[in-house]
Amino acid sequence: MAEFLVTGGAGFIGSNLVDALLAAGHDVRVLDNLSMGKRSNLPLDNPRLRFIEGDVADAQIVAEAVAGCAGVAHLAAVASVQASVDDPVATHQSNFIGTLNVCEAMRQQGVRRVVYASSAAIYGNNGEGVAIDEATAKAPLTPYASDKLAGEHYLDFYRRQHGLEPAVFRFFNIFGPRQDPSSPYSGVISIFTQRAQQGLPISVFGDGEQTRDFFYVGDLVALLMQGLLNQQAVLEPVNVGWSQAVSLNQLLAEIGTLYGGLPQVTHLPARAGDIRHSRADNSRLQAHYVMPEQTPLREGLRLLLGL
Ligand code: NAD
Ligand code: UD2
Repeated sequence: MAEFLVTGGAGFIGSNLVDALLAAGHDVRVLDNLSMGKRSNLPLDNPRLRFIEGDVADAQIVAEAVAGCAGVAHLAAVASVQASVDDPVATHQSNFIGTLNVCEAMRQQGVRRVVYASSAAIYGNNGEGVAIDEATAKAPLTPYASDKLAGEHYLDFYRRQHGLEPAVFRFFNIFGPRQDPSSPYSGVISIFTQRAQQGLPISVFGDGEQTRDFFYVGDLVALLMQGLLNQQAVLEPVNVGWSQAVSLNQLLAEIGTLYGGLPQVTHLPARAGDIRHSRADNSRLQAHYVMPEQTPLREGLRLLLGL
């Protein structure tokens, strides 16, 4: 068994990965500045877990956190696309400088394997019905997407120059337990389900016909574990989606079915830089990884809502 570092490990995806690593018998370090993450997401009483409160933009703390670990899952970032539009300078520190610090610390300390949370946002807008494969032109529309793509380029440089083994995953839209609904920037499923639960009005930005390829967090974690632990790293970036487009209106209908109705739904103007349609071609993922059995949207919503 080995010790792994999970940056952003107190957050939604990170804490689910931490649980899986601990359950598999590994030791885990978490580096998180708690900007979105929470201590309560972590089993802090587990002696095999070490929590380091700190910022990935701080090279010294990253170097200390990386020292002696067998591999890194680099998930720390400001996950909100809209937050990057509102504050590009601050989000760049987390989303790009943090990645560069991780690369540099790994180079200095001879740690090779890194799982990187990239994003479908790097592809920009593609037409309705298009399944986006990894060769699709990169067209980042926001600082968030530009930082994620730049991170991929740097990881590739460190691979060629210094032997890093980056397993790059381009997540489409991940949902499930511990996705924090408390900010207007949070993931749409976490916001809609919380508001439906509380009977509060729901705001849809645009006409609700925009589509996303939703992927349950437990299914994602099964892939991230392989990215960290597989003997051979898959050195090409892979999309993580089910190749299924669900519109926000369809999502609302699903939530309405589970609750036997919906609160008031209001339409507001679409967000600047918002992507209209996003659906993965996941052939490469299927070719290189053992696919988890899909948790369908309705089942994932049930798990999230405890129904
Ligand atoms: P999250 O906000 O729950 O997790 C991110 C974690 O990183 C949080 O715990 C936060 O406190 C921490 N963090 C942020 N800035 C930091 C910094 N400067 N230093 C240290 N810690 C910092 O979001 P998530 O959905 O779990 O996202 C995890 C990763 O996956 C992110 O890199 C995100 O960009 C990426 N991603 C998420 C999705 C999705 O649909 N959720 C899709 C594509 C990519
Ligand atoms: C998500 C991830 C992002 C990313 C991308 C990859 C989050 C917070 N963002 O961005 O990290 O890499 O997926 O595909 O996890 N919306 C509403 N009402 C609301 C909230 C959102 O209508 O209250 C709309 C929003 O305008 C967008 C859609 O829902 O059209 C999805 O928004 P999101 O913030 O959940 O996710 P996205 O795709 O911008």
